[in-house]
Amino acid sequence: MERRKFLKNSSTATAALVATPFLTSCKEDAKPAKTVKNTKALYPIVICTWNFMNASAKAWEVLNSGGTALDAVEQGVKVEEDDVNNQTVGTGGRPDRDGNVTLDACIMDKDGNCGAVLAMQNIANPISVARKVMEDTPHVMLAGQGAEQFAYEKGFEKVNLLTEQSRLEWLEWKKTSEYKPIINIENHDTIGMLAIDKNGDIAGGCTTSGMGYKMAGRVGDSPIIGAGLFVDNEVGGATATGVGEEVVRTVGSFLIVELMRQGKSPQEACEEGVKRIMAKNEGRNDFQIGFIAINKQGETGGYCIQAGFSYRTYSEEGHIDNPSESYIS
Ligand code: SD4
Repeated sequence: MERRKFLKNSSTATAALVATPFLTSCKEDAKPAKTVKNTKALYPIVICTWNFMNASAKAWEVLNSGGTALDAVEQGVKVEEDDVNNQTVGTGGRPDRDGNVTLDACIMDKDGNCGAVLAMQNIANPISVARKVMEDTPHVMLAGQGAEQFAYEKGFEKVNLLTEQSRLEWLEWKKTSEYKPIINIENHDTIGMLAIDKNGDIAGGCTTSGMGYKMAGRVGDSPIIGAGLFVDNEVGGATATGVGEEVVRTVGSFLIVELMRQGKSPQEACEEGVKRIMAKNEGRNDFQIGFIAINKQGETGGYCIQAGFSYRTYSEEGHIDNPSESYIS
């Protein structure tokens, strides 16, 4: 009798065990993501959001000649800050709705030191000012005029960040003044970069002009440590691109690093990060976020909400554009 009861219960339990993963995946995510593409442990390595070949090549050049991860990410993302054709970063970035280009950036090193500038105008390389905030002040963040003033004190020059192309597009936008970011078309070139140097040390940087035609003073996730970027040298790093408000709400990059600390691969952690955001935005499919992550072994991953995001890796194996799986296809 006892044995029959045991067998009955155990077969029910087995059925439940078999059924559970299916039910769970149906409930949580109608289209379960494929996981863990890059499994090879490897460094030095650099990884960045989107397909930024020149930026990742610059960072790789620094790493390959024995430079630190911190120097690599600073030099790497500067390439995009200086690219006037990238309308989401640095010079050439889209202005806010009043026509002012305001830049956000942050940087974080292997020791957990970090620096950031928020809504800073007239300075071409916010990532380098962020590094100065980290290294030369007792603070982590400087905003607005304070950041700009600090930059001048450190020898940065005043420049006009509004290119003719961005100015003309802004004038066109003003005809309707409708704030409605278009997925993967506008606002999609923020660069977040993570690097591991030959010593195995990790650093990260993130830089943007933010969402085009934002309200004056608006700051997104990109300069917020924990949201747009987080590095823990014992575990790994993560960075984000997309609609910053949603990344801030879940402290996305910190979450992903903590998930890796708990044993998830970079790929699994990025997927979980996106799922957390989608769980808070039930029924919404009108915005994009992409996360990338790297762990201490140099394994990488990336995941996004909408198809169209990719991330670039550069290591001894060469440079690879990795199309990301997406939550929504
Ligand atoms: C922001 N996350 O300011 C940035 C925008 C972005 O590619 O990533 N654009 O919200």
